[in-house]
Amino acid sequence: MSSIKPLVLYSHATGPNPWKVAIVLEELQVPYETKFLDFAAIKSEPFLSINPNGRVPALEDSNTGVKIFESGAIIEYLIETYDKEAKLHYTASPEKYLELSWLHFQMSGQGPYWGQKAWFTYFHSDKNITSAIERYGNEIKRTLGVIDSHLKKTGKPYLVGDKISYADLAFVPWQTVLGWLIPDYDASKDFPEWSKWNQSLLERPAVKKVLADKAAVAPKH
Ligand SMILES: N[C@@H](CCC(=O)N[C@@H](CS)C(=O)NCC(=O)O)C(=O)O
Repeated sequence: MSSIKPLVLYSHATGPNPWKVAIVLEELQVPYETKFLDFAAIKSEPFLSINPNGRVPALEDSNTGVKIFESGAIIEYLIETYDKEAKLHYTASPEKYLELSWLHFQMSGQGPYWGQKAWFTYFHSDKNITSAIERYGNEIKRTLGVIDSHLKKTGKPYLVGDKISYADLAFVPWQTVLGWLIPDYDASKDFPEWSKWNQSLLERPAVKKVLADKAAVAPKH
């Protein structure tokens, strides 16, 4: 991997999504540098020409000329380009498609709903919104339940097959802010299989390294 020129990961000090990409880069030992942008930079050129949606993460790879946005798409790109030894993915059906299912579930079922819980709990100007806070709190618990039931049913330590994949890792950064999203909630009581799985992911050296990097620049979310 040493002949690879460092990739550029565009990030922001707060928010979980860029750290998903950092975890995959660390796991695959792909060299990268992180550029932290403030909100003004994220919403203006030249960044908007990389991500027209004005959000992070985005990734620039001078080895291939690829500039790409949306964390799920970036992860798929990294796996296809840099996981030639299939460390973090399966190459054959059905597992390779099930990994995509879980990644899309993370992108559509975890990220946006957990993000809305943060929004209505901490940032929305109208504070008289208990029904919204309740709805998104329940959605967090529902998604935890989906994963917990799946792991219980399969009896396996990871979401797909017998080995860790990018699909497991994609869930980590949002899960690390669960205590901020629902204060004083012990999810391990309701969802023990989810909790065991989450703990095993947190113990991975690449994950520890990224969470330490995040703690060095970010507040608790
Ligand atoms: N679906 C996008 C979500 C990106 C996203 O919302 N990123 C946050 C940081 S975690 C952001 O850029 N927020 C700035 C804003 O909302 O304007 C992805 O996963 O890449």
